[in-house]
Amino acid sequence: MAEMKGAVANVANGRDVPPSAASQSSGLREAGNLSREQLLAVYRTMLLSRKLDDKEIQLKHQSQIFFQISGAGHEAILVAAALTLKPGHDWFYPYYRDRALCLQLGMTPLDMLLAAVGAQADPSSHGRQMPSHWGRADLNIVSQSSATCTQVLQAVGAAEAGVIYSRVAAIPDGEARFKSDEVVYVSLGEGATSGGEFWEGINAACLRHLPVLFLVEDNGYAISVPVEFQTAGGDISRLVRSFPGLHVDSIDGTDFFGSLRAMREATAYVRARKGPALVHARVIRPYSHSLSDDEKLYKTPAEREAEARRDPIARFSEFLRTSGMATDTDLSAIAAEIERELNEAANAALEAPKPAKDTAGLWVYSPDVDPTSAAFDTPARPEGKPDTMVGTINRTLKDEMAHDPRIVVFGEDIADASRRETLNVVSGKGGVFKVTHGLQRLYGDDRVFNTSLAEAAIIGRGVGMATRRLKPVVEIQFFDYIWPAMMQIRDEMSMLRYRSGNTFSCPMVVRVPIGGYLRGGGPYHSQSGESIFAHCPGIRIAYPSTAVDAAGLLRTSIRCDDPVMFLEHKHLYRQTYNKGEYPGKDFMIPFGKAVLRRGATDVAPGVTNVAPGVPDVVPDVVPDIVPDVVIVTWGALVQRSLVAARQAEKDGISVAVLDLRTIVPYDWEAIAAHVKRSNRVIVAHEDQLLCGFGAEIAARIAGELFEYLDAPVRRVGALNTPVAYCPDLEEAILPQPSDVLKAIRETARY
Ligand SMILES: Cc1ncc(C[n+]2csc(CCOP(=O)(O)OP(=O)(O)O)c2C)c(N)n1
Repeated sequence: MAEMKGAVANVANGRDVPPSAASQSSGLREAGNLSREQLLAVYRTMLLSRKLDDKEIQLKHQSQIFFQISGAGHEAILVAAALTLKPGHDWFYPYYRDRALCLQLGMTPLDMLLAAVGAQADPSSHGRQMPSHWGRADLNIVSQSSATCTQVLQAVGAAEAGVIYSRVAAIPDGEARFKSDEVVYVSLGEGATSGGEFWEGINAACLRHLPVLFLVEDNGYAISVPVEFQTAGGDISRLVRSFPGLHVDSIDGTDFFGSLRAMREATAYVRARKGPALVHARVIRPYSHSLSDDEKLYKTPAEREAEARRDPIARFSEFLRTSGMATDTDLSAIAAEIERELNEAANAALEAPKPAKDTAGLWVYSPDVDPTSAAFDTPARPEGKPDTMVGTINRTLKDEMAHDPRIVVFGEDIADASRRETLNVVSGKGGVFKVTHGLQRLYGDDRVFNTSLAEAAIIGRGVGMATRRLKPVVEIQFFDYIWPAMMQIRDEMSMLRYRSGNTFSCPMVVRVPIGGYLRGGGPYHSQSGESIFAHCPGIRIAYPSTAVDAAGLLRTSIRCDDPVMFLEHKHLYRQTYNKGEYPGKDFMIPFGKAVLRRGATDVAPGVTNVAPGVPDVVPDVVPDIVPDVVIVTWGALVQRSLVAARQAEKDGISVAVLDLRTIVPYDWEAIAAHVKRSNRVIVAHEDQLLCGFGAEIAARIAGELFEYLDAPVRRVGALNTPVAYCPDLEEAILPQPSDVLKAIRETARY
């Protein structure tokens, strides 16, 4: 903490700094470290950044581009930051104001203008994202979203990836994937520091002593909200000073030399592996929040004039002039050269082809690895006694971790014991459902570890690690508590590949215990909601109902190249009816292949009936009988549908039960084949009826198979209520075999 105290002594509250070159007197001392050429290059980048904003604003006014947000007022601290960091060596999670940083790192004005016009050649996103959402793979600038705080946790995950690569010797070419002194830079506005993910990120970085450099660019406003209405006490650096090991500095970010000093110290601290650092830089925002905002509506003229006096470019050029480093002629020549460069870049960008309309659907999923393909259809080699779903998932995790040393497993309580030494005495926790039991003991603390109780951090850190090609297989302890992570799932994990035009991706597996029927689970341990995630393009969803399917689908989830939500039904974890022999360490089930649990076996060529070689469930095969009704179902409703079907059989109604096994993608071919055969269909699921995934299937059947239907498509699902604690209420709320039976009878008799 000695560094911290020293840094505090250097605090210059930017808002009180007099706007003269004399205020850069510390700079005169520092300037000795930079040659005249270097100082002029600094000036050039700062001015280039500002003029590029101006050029974009001009183009926006001409309706040639569609969005503009500026980095004006932030240039000094950002060029200083970039000078202390190494593109392609360090990693960067920059804020949308970071134009000057990205220019200094090596992005070009053309790169930026290609993004502004939405060109196919835009290296950040190939026309998928608004401009100023920086990304360039060769510089290690990771594609950013528009959510103001999510990048923090991903940066922490990226830093953890470097640490894991340095420690897990078994990873092939691991040493080529990190640098021993690398720094992960992440920046955000002072407004964004109000987000919980900022605090989760700082906590994780300090807890794990990670090489993260946080830069808070405080321009005093988050759109129209002044900092004193945003942050308790109006000073974020004051609030973070008690984090152990965190180097904190607070500076005037419009003073280039003060900024350079602070960034050099902070970067050196992180590079030396002393811990994370945070620099709080007070800057100005002279161009309103964006072109959609007019700050004159909420800033007084006096305040705007005071800000203008602190303009970093004016201050730096005054320094260059008064120190004799440059004449007015030198500066004018630089400005003229920049204008030429920008005009050329703008012309090139305006002429650049836009992405073809028929490419709109590309890169939602991996274009290279298809988990529905035959490559993921491998035979089972059953071994041992019938095991529960918990047992087969645990064995699959163990085998996959041996198969791929890049796999890291983390979440709440998933380790055997956080205090490693206690493992000599105790058998270990291994998850609240014991699904991960023994993994830490087998594979060590670097690959299997408990996290803080912070779901967004579990996913966000996973995204950062997966971006650097680790394979996180994380656990969210209960589906009911996944919601803090929703922004990371919906805006980040699902979209990283799409928004970066396939430049970055984050293939990872999110294991989530889901569902009810626990007799006492109550509203917060019984939730379903797979349809919510099915509504997020970019995520795949597996939902096994048997022990063997769980093993096969989990292996496919891990080996495919997309983010997968792997939904494990808590009630199905330890049933006897869905037990099966562990199908071996290479068994995989392709996504999007339903399986018939009951019904005639000769439905249609090419349509999966019973999974070959999988002896887990002896299906209720009824040869040569065309079923009266087919039930399309998944998860816990598979068994309930089977029970109902057997009962219906006694009434003379034959019923097929089709288990979808994956929700995204789902096996439309099998559904269609069975509907065409039975002409009567029920969609049954545990989730609430309203907007449950059954609504999607029912609508599609009605839309595409109407002429094959002899009865309306009927749905069975939970009441539109939370799941109550009292078992009688739970029974009334969640769909029971009797509800399915009623639907069978009504559908058969229609
Ligand atoms: C999570 C989230 N909430 C709201 C927004 C809309 N929004 C965009 S920028 C912004 C203000 C951000 O302020 P600050 O972090 O201080 O950065 P500044 O724009 O001032 O540089 C808001 C509210 C968003 N992008 N993301």
